[in-house]
Amino acid sequence: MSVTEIDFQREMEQERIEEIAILSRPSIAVVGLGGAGCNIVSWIKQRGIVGGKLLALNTDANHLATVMADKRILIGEKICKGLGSGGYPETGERALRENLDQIMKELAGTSIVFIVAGLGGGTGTGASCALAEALRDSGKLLIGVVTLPFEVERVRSRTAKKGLLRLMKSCDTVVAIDNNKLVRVAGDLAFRQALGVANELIGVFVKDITETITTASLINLDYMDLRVIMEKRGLAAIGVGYGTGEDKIEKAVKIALEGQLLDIEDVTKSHGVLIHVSGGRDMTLEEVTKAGEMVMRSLPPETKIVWGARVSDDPEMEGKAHVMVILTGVESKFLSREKRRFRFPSLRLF
Ligand SMILES: Nc1nc2c(ncn2[C@@H]2O[C@H](COP(=O)(O)OP(=O)(O)OP(=O)(O)O)[C@@H](O)[C@H]2O)c(=O)[nH]1
Ligand SMILES: [Mg+2]
Repeated sequence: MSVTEIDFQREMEQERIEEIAILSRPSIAVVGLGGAGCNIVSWIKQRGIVGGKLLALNTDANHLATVMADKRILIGEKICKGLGSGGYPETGERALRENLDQIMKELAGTSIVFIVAGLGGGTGTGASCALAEALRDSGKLLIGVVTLPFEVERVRSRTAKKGLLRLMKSCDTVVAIDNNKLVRVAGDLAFRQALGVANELIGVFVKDITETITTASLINLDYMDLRVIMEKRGLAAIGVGYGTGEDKIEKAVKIALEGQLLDIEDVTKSHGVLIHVSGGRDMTLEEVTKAGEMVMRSLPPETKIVWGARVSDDPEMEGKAHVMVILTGVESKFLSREKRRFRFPSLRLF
């Protein structure tokens, strides 16, 4: 073989590798369902997301008209007439089925789907369960990200619990955020402001995980890492922490591990932990590694731990660290209470 032939072969091989790299890149979709889900998708759209497709699905045409997304779909037009589900999850479910073919087409070729909703209403609760069930055997990694209602919304709590139990059966992992805990962490906030905090928290979570997978990062998180932690894991809790100054990452990790946004039975019993760090341009790999060692010391050795770290270009982030800790395979008091209630239906506790 001549030198030029060898060069040519090498070039072909490079091209082939690049082609495979493009084809194997996980494609990610974020689907917001109902009012809360669509508001969260809108939040992400306004900030921008690299490598994720944003879908907004609602039965409420007026609300959907205000939402920003890559694709908006009014679901259940025949049964809801664009007026919402009236708070009935069964209607939300039927609405989704009405447009299922179109939604499946939008999601064709994706390997990770985030299903985002506020549980407790009709559309978000019913449609997210129906979507997860339709996608269950598709081989896609399904991650539910949901909020649980405020105590003041008492009636909705029962709907949310039923929805959460059902969603967990079809999703690989459901990350649940209890609005009540969130308010306690965020301090005294008015109702609307608290919703805004929840939208931002979930928005940041979805955006950070997506971008750490799809773009080059300080510590890359890949599709298989996410699968190991999330595949068939049931319930997950999330904690967030900010740190500044010296040992900022360690401080932030500690806060995130201690302040979970869901009442879980025992942090050390979680199956896996995903830790995501974002910091300013001054953040070093050494700092992140040091914090990693701290986490490993505080959890049992059999817990699987996966890391992702991203450097933000935002000058505001300089000298700061933002950490998210996701604990998968946890048990929550919210559900154990519910299970007990389900065993005694004759007591009519709700
Ligand atoms: N994070 C967040 N939560 C919200 C928001 N709006 C409502 N929620 C919460 O989500 C639950 C469900 O509300 P919606 O999403 O408005 O309900 P829906 O899914 O549209 O259901 P219907 O309107 O009954 O069809 C509420 O009980 C609140 O706890 C929001 O903008 N952000
Ligand atoms: Mg609604």
